[in-house]
Formats: sequence, C-alpha cells, structure tokens
Amino acid sequence: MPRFRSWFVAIFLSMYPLLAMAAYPVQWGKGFQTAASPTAEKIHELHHLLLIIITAIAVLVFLLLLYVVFRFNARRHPVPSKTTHNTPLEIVWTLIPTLIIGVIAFPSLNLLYFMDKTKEAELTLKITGHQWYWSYEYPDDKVSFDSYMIADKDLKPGMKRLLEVDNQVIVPVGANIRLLMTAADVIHSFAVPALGIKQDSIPGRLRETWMRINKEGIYHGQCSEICGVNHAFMPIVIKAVSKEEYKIWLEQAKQKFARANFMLQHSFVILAKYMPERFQE
Ligand SMILES: [Cu+2]
Repeated sequence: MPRFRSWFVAIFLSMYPLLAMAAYPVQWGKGFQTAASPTAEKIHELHHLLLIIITAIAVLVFLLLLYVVFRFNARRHPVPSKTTHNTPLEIVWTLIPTLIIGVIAFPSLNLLYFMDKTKEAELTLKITGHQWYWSYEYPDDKVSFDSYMIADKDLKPGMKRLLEVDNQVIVPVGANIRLLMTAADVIHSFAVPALGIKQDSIPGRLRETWMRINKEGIYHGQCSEICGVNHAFMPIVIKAVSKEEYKIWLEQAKQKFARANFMLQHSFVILAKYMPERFQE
C-alpha cells in the first residue's frame, strides 16, 4: 500500500507542472490558466484583490445578519426600538462602501489603460474574424493567411479537439505586439485566456490591444462571441518562438502564403481565362 501511494504521489507531482503550465483547458482544471503575459498577470492580481474584498464583505454581512437574527428576534426582543435616523451611522455606511469602491476603481482603471495599447510596438498583427475562421495579417512584412480549425477526423495523436488550427500565428517571445482587430461579417471576440486577451472584433471598426508573451509555448483560445452556427469551431492558436525562429518562419511564410495570395488575387483573371466563351462578356 505505501508503495502504491508513493507511486501515486510521484505521478501526481510529475503531472502537476504540466497542468499548471497548460494554456488550454485541462480535466479538473480550476482557476485560471497560468498567466503568460503582463496583462494576464495583472488581471490575476486584480482578481485576487477583489476576491479578498468580496469575501470580507460577505463574511461581515453574514455575521451581522446572524447577530440580528439571534439578538433581536421577537422572543428575545418583544418591544422593538422606534429609532428611524442615526446620523453618524448613516455617514459611516455611506462612506465605507464609497472607500471600498475607490480601492477597487484605482487598480481596475489602471489595468484598463495598461491593456489598452502599447507605446513601443515591435510588431503589428491584424486579426480579422470571419464566419467561421480567423485571418491574420503582418502588415509590416506583407504576410497574411487564414487559420481554420482542424476537424475531428483529421486530428493527429496528441492534438486537442476543437483547439487546433491549420495555420498557427507565430510571434516572437518577449516582443511588444500591437493587435488590431476587426471582423468581416458579424461580431466575433478574440480571446486567449493565458495571455489575458478578450476583445470583440467588430465589422467596420478597428480595435486595438497588445500582448507580450513571457514564455515560448503554444497558447490556445477561441472565439468568445456567439457569431453563428459554427461559433464553436474557430479556435485561435498562438505560438511564441525565439526571435531567430520567428525570422526563419517569416521568410518561409512569405513564400508559402505569397502563392496562395497571388492565386486569390488573380482568381478572377484565371477563371475568366479558362471559362467558356459564353460566360465572358
Ligand atoms: Cu466568431
């Protein structure tokens, strides 16, 4: 029995770092995915602060309620007080909640502005939501591609169902990356929990946020705005690699996607060329 237990502990401990580092949902996963960007770290800090405050408020209100129920019930307190106003008490119960809101508002607004944009962006990534896939564009390097989910039947061993795509977004680790978002049809929402990003992408508008990924790795996300029948099937995969690897990928991507983009841009010309005469005006 002790032997079995030590094995169990060993297996559990060896799995724990994996679970803790996962940037995707895991069985029995609780709490947040590990923060992999400054924004996500700050969101977690704010969450912990709020959790302490709301727990303290809930405990205080619960204790006050218990006190009232036991101390002032009809049996123990047959003649109720007729007091209607108590100025010092009213000042206190107005002032304390106001102070609490102030304590919450300061870090909350601070975080909101921190998430808003980055001053020194090394790279810009434009993200467009479509029904039902994402397309990505690196405007500085003239690279753009679409990213579709890998269907269940095409999954290879070790792949995560509903969370893998054919073309991953490759970005350099540690770089400030400006994210510009829009949508081509309906409202989508670009959400990657480990990076602390959740931003609606809206047709006809360009929205901005940013990310800096702390650690090399693969980060999964999903569209988080109900955008139609295949809403659940437009995942996001961001892979953070070293700056050298990124440069190599960029060169390959230019070649790989150039052909596809050329075909797309010229598809009407190509079609017209091989179409029967009667379709040509
Ligand atoms: Cu969507």
